[in-house]
Amino acid sequence: MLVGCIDFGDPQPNKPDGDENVVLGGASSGGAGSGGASDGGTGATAGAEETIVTIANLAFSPREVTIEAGGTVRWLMEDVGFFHFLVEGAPDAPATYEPLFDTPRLDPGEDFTYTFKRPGEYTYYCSNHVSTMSDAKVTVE
Ligand SMILES: [Cu+2]
Repeated sequence: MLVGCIDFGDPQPNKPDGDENVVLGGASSGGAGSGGASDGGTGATAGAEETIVTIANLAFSPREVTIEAGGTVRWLMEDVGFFHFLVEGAPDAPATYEPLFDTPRLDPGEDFTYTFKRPGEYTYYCSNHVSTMSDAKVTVE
C-alpha cells in the first residue's frame, strides 16, 4: 500500500469577500458519458473477477469457492448425460425462501453466471440431484 503524499488540495487561499466573479464549479459536468454498464460483452471492466466452477460427474469443482463482493461465479456445465438446475440456498429451506438464483435447466456445454454483491456464505445445490449435489458453497468476502 502506498502511504503518504495524499494531497487533498491546499486550503483555498482566502480571497477577499465581495468577489462576485467566482466561477462556480465549471458547469460542463458532462462526466458520465458512455456508461453502458451491463452489456455481456467483452467485459474488461476493471475489478470484475470471474471464478469458474465446473460441473462434472455429478459434482461441483471446486465445491467451495471464495470470492470478493462484486465478483462473479461462472458455472460450466460439462456433465455429459445429465442436466442440472442450480438453486441458491439449501434443499431443506422453507418453501417461502426465495433463492438468489434458480436456474433453468443446464445442459452440457451451457453455463450460468451469477454476481454476488453482498458478503456472506451462500450454499447452493442442484435440485435435480439433491442427494449428491447439495453441499456446495460460495463465500463472498
Ligand atoms: Cu444435477
